[in-house]
Amino acid sequence: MPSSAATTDVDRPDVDVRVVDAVVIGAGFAGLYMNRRLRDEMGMTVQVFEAGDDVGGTWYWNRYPGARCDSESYIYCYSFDKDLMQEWEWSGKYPEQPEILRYLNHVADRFDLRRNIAFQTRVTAAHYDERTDRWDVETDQGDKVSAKFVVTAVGCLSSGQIPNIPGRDTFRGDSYHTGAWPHDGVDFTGKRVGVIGTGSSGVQSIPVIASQAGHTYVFQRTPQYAVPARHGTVDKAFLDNVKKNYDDLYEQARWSLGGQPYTLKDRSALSVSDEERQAIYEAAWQEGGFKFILSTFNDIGADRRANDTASEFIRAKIREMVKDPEVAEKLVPVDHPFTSKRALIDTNYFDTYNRNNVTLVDIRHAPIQEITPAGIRTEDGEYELDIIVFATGFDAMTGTFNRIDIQGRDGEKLKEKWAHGPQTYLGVATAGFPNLFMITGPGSPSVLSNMPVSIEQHVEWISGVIEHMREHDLDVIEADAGAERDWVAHVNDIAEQTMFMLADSWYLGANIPGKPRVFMPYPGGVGPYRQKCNEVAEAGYVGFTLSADQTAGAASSAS
Ligand code: N01
Repeated sequence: MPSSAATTDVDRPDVDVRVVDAVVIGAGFAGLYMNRRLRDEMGMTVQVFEAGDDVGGTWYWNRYPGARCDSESYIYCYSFDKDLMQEWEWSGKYPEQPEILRYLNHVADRFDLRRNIAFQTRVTAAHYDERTDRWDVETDQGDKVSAKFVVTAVGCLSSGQIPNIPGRDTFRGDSYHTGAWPHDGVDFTGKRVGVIGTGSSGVQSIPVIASQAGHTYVFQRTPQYAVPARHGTVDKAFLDNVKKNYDDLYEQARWSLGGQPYTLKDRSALSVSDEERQAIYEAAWQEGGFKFILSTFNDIGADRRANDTASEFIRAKIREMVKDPEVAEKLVPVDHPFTSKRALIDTNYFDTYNRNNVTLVDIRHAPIQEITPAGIRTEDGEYELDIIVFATGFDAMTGTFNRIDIQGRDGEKLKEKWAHGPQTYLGVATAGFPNLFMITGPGSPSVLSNMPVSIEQHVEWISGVIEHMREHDLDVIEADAGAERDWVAHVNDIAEQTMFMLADSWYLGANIPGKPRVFMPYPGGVGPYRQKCNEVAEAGYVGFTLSADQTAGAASSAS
């Protein structure tokens, strides 16, 4: 029964506890839409907590120079409101961080989503109380809330990782992590800048930093494959056409592999002649972006020999683009296949190494020994710096969960349950933690897909479960341990058939010392995943146990 009236917890008479139907953690793409669904369309009382001082999530924090999304603008947005889709005008082929943040602010304003969001408030604990079948949620601002449901909308890449390099705190200059960038920007003019990391954040920021700084030193541990973005303004006629066909495009994206409305070519890279293959790669290279992976051949990500053709094509391109052959060789990836790490989409990345104010420092062969007051010392010597940029990534997918004290039945801690790798059913729930839903949790396509498409699917599926529970007077839903075991095994089985297992990537937790090596997202594609989720729902939420409230009086005091 919806209620937002303040009440007092029976066991803690001194503490005011607010009672709501649902707590949503996070106000990025996922949290905003979940709020809209539960609050406005289902009439529930909802409290959203957000650590930032405004909406945006990933796009609130990641303000580093060059930050933009690799999915094209027209498909990196919500589809739940047709007027919103028609009225928003994207200015570029890919959406840049300031524009995405403006979009999310626009959405928050348009649907009046801020009024039940507590900003600058971090959820510190969520404990399931079996006596009441409710969650007790606490924040770093002293909030205490009792909620029937908790939905995590915490993002997959929201806990920044700065490596524990000896001497890190002794550096006299300024240092920044790309995922916690100052809102006023950083002035690189004339500065000696060291960038550690060449993943998506490094590859995007390095060309922009190099164009401003006095000298840029890139500390590279693993060379990367990257495909050109071909970023630019977006053609008005193209966008008009998109808007006319939005329903079809979104439907295509929903049933696709990666949440993009691209047609997957049903052909192997090994089924065509060398000339034809080169021509297909070249055309996709010229067009730019993810089409290089998603609409050239169907086996680049699964067959090593097919993959070799794509990997080799990109290696040749790097050698062509980088003028100094010695530098080029250091930039050519040879220790892992293309797509085994997150594929990168770049703008002028390799060209940047032709500038005379850029130095590539190969720390695979001469590792960083320490950070000194003056800069970074590698086995080859010391590099004096004014600024260090850590483009060193995130404790992905589980890091943010681990920072919240989440306890389910019998006080079981989620962190302990997941100590050997995350275990979920469908990436949306975990056994022993009733009425807790995760938007784009581990075990769902999430980071392997165009996020808004996957987020909408989860938000709508979760809303559907809750609606089902209301219609059937059910109060508690919990994933079955057996269904969860089968799902985790299924995720691993598919991952084993892909290139993903052949690199040390954050998908596998390999970037965090001590993190178990377990493949975390669901690699089977958003279409098959959607199909599975629909089937589970149509079969009455098979793999979940649903029950009416067993706690009678205790629960009614809080609902
Ligand atoms: O982080 P990363 P990211 N010493 O983990 C290096 C999404 N994203 O922030 O490869 C030296 O990918 C590390 O080296 P290595 C996207 O999903 C999307 O760039 O481990 N180096 C690597 O080079 C992406 O995948 C967008 O050997 C160290 C880098 O730091 C995810 O976020 C934009 C090191 C980390 O790369 C994360 O991307 C940005 C150490 N101790 C991000 N530790 C778009 O859509 C780490 N490294 C465009």
